[in-house]
Amino acid sequence: MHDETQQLEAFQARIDAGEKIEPKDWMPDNYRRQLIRMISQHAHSEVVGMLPEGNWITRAPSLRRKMILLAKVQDEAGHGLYLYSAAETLGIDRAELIEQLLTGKAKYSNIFNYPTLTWADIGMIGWLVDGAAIVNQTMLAKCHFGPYSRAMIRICKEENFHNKQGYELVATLARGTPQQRRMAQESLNRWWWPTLMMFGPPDDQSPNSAQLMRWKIKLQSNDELRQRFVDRTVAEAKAIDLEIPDPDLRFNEQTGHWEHGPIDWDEFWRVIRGDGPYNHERIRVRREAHERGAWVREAAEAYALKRREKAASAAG
Ligand code: BYC
Repeated sequence: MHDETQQLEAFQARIDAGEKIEPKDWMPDNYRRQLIRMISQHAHSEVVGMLPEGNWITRAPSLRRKMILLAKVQDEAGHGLYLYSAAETLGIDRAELIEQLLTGKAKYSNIFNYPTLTWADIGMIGWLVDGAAIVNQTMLAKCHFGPYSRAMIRICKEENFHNKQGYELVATLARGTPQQRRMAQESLNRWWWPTLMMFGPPDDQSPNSAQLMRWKIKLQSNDELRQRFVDRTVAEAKAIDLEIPDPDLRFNEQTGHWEHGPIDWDEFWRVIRGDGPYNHERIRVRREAHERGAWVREAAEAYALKRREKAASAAG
């Protein structure tokens, strides 16, 4: 017992001194569990996040837009792979994580449980969803667990490109015909509030934040990051003459921040507990894709087995 207290103190002291924790270092069980939870939820979000956008690849309005969207969706698959690998360094198997997603046990970002109804939604995901992701992930790139922070550095570079292409798409619509402009505004109206929810519940209702902040996995709170996102996005909306759908939005001269109106947290909890507009559809499509990919996994395993056998016979 005494030893464990000392180990915990030494562990915290390393974090306080600014050291990164690496997978082979000693760590408390709860630290390992929390990181597996958070990194795997993040990995699932990247993979499920391919679905609302992938849905539009065949309907992109030009070859240029189609190439950009294809590249973006492929990037998201890559992000999922880096993150599953980072989670695996903590001693959990990827197959187990994927099982948790497919059986509905694991969470993934609330935002991907909404449908992409118009082409403007593709721009809105890049501008708002990737914009929110960058704000959150720039912080995570500085977190004190080595594999997560290194995965984030690479992911953030790609998210920046995603964010710029989304804003450019929305700006093009906003400056287009009246119909295109209406499409952009209508899309912003639907995506604004769920995007604010991406940062998680308010600080006083966030059960995991305090411990994650002590461990420097989170360096800023949910509300702080949400505020940072609102400040930067209000300015971007103004630049292209779109209106943020919040009658209470106002600039506070004293704090220098944009204050937003109340967020519907009942909707948030409903969606993350599995009852959002598209939860069932997302999991159905993911399961189908997983089943269709079974032959690829079998072929890769057979190939790996053959290589091991060959190496063993060469050695023996
Ligand atoms: N959605 O104590 P809290 C992308 C859950 S993908 C669903 O504040 P924490 C992209 C939370 O899990 C980017 N659930 O939690 C991809 C917890 O439940 P459990 C995705 C949420 O961990 C493709 C409960 O609510 N980014 O950009 O301290 C195409 C209480 O919350 C959400 C990440 O995953 C949510 N939004 O903070 C385009 C970032 N928020 O697990 C784009 C990594 C909260 O206790 N994750 N919950 O049952 C994080 O930074 C943190 O986990 C969160 C939540 C800020 C999300």
